[in-house]
Formats: sequence, structure tokens, C-alpha cells
Amino acid sequence: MARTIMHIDLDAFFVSVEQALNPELRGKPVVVGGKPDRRGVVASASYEARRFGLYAGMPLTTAYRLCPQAIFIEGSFSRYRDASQRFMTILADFSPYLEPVSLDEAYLDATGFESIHGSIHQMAVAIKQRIRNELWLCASIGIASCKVVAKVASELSKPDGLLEVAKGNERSFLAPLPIAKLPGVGKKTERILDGLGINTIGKLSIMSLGVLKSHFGASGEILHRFAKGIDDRKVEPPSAAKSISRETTFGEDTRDRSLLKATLRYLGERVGSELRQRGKQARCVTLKLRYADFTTITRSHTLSQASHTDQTIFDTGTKLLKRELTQGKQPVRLIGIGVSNLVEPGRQLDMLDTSAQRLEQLNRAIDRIRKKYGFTAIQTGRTLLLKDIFPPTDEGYTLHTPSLSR
Ligand code: DCP
Ligand code: CA
Repeated sequence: MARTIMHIDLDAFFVSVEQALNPELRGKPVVVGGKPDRRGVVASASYEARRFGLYAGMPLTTAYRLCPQAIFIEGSFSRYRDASQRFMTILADFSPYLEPVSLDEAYLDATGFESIHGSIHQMAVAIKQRIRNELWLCASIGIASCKVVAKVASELSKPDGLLEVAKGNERSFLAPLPIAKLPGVGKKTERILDGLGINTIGKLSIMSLGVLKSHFGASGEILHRFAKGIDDRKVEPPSAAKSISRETTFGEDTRDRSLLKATLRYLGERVGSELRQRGKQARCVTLKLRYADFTTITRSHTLSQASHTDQTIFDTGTKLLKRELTQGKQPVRLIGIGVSNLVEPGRQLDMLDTSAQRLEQLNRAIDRIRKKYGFTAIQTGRTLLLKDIFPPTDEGYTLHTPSLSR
């Protein structure tokens, strides 16, 4: 059946939330990420700042060099989380088939809901208006018959955009665009495709599937389908979300194993707590490290049995960390941990094992206390070390980079 999918993405999200709260920041080059004398990168740059060449991920020192007059602010994750929740609540009024992708981005399956608003175009205008009136934020919306085309459309329409790709035009819409615009094409894929003389989505769509598979394996087939504007992925409401992760960038690169482990424990507890809150168990644990030179690795381990305890997440993460931190490695800039392959808790065989049962009870007790008194009300032995490094708040430790599970 023909579907109508929307991709809604807020413009310059972190910065726009700051501008909504503080009129003095409006219309100016603004950067959220921290003071320019600090290590770290731009998390979000206002469109005024982008005119000077600033973009997310750029080191703050470079941003300062390019645009010294920009206003650099630290930002506050709790403000963005609140704005995000209100954004998602507005969207949910338009269709129950809502899939948040990150704090400021969501897919909406609008099939059948258009007529309430007159047309799909008017529905999108109404969404943009509510977001503007209630949140003082700007949303860009792409409309198409599938996710991948809707996402490319919203991106292309930015800022304050609205772009509808008519059914039947998916492929011709994508064809002239550079391959980097296609979701799934990262820097590495782009380089390989470039080496093959493929620089537009159109050229990618007429490549032989065999060649694509030989370079990219199974994802070659997905790329090929996306390039042709074919994407059967459903809009999946959150309970079906596939992974949970947390990560943080250190103020200074570090080789200190106890600090790495303490941070891993803390991040793992946050992941575990969300996992339990969602009533899920995970089969896969992934460690992420970024080294001083920005090379980034992820290492995953599949558990023999799905789990949602902090201890399992931490133990698996530590094992992966130990294996990774062999001698001669560079200092670590960022550490992260995540779980994926989420399943409904089945009948638990290991519940016969009383130690597993005790662990489970302990986790539940901790969750209850934290819910009542804040995340740092209880600190497990290992995370105590973090107290001197990151100031704890009710929200948890103020980590440098809020993590987004994308
Ligand atoms: N973010 C971050 N670090 C990054 C990228 C993004 O912390 N490397 C945060 C800040 C952004 C938010 O996530 O405001 C949303 O990311 P987007 O990629 O959607 O970027 P923006 O919303 O800032 O800009 P755009 O208007 O291009 O969507
Ligand atoms: Ca955005």
C-alpha cells in the first residue's frame, strides 16, 4: 500500500533552544559546545555561524579562529531533553505512528491522517506552526513515500523547509544529488565510491549490484535500493527502538585505566537503567573508543544470554576495553558503551541461579531510589572516582558531550 512518510528535523537544535530562551542570542552567530579555550568540538552552530564555515564536529579552537565574534555557550542537556520531549508530544498529536530518531528528529507515518488537515502539505504546515508557536523552534520537513527519500528531502529543504517528493519521482529526485547526501553513505563509503567514479546517487543506482556487494557486502544491496528510492522500512514506535548508548568526551585525553573503567561503569549504569525502564534485555554490548587522533573504533560482544543488569554490561564492556587497550595505544579521547539487539525478557533460565536473581533485585532497588532521589543519589564503588572529575547533579554527572543514540 502507498504510504506517506514525513521526516521532521529541527534546525540548529541546541543553538535554537538557547535562542528561544534568550532573545539576545537571536540572529547572531552562536555555538553550543563550550568556551573556545576548552577542548571539545562544536555541537551545534546557528545558521549565522555556519556562514563563517562553522559546523558540528569542528574543534572549538578552529571555530573561534574562523568566527571570533561568535557567542560560545556551554549549553545544557536537560534543556534540550525537555524541548525534545515537547517536540515529540506535538508530533504525536498528528499521528500515533511516530518514531523518534534522535532528540530533534523523527519519522511520522502520516498515511490516512492527511485528510484531517486538508492535504499532506497543510498537515506539514500545521506541524511547523505548532512547533514555532509552542517551542519557538524551526522544523524542516520532508515528505515522501518512504523513509530514505523523506529524510533526504528534509535535509535538502533546510533551514525552515518543507519539501514534498511526489510518488513516482523518488528516483529522479535523488539522482542528481551527491552520494554523501544518501543516508548510509559515510566518509569511508564515499571515498570508495569516489574511487569507482561514482559521485551522484543516480550513478550509484545504475551500478551493478555485484560490484556493490563485493565492496560493501550486504549493505551494498541496501545502498543500491536506497539510491533507487526504494525503502520498505516501517515507521517504528519507540518500544521497537534498536539500541541504547551513552558516551562522553574527556576534558583531557587519558590512558588512566581506573578513570576509563569508572566512566565505563557510570555510562553502563545509565544504559542499564534505560534498558530496564523500557522493559527490555540486550543480546549485544558495544564499546566505543575515540583516540587522541580521532580514530574511532567500536567492538561488540554478543552475550550468550540476553541481560539487563549493570554488571553484565560493565563486565562485557571492561573485557572489550582490556582487549583494546594493549600497549602502545594512544590516549583515549572519548569512551562510550551501548547495547543492541534488544529483546523482550523471555523466561529466564538463569533465574534459577540465585546470584543472578540477587543482581536483578539490586538493580531494581537502585533504579527505584534513583527515580526518587536522582541518578547520583547512589554511587556504585567504581563511579565514586568520577565525583572529583565531573560535578554530579541530579541529572547525573555533567559530561562533556551529551550522547545521542542515533
Ligand atoms: N549534536 C552533537 N554533536 C554532533 C552532532 C549533533 O552534540 N556531532 C547535537 C547538537 C545538535 C543536535 O545534536 O543541535 C541535532 O543534530 P543535527 O545533526 O540535526 O544538527 P542541528 O540540529 O544542530 O542542525 P541542522 O539544522 O543541520 O539539523
Ligand atoms: Ca537538526
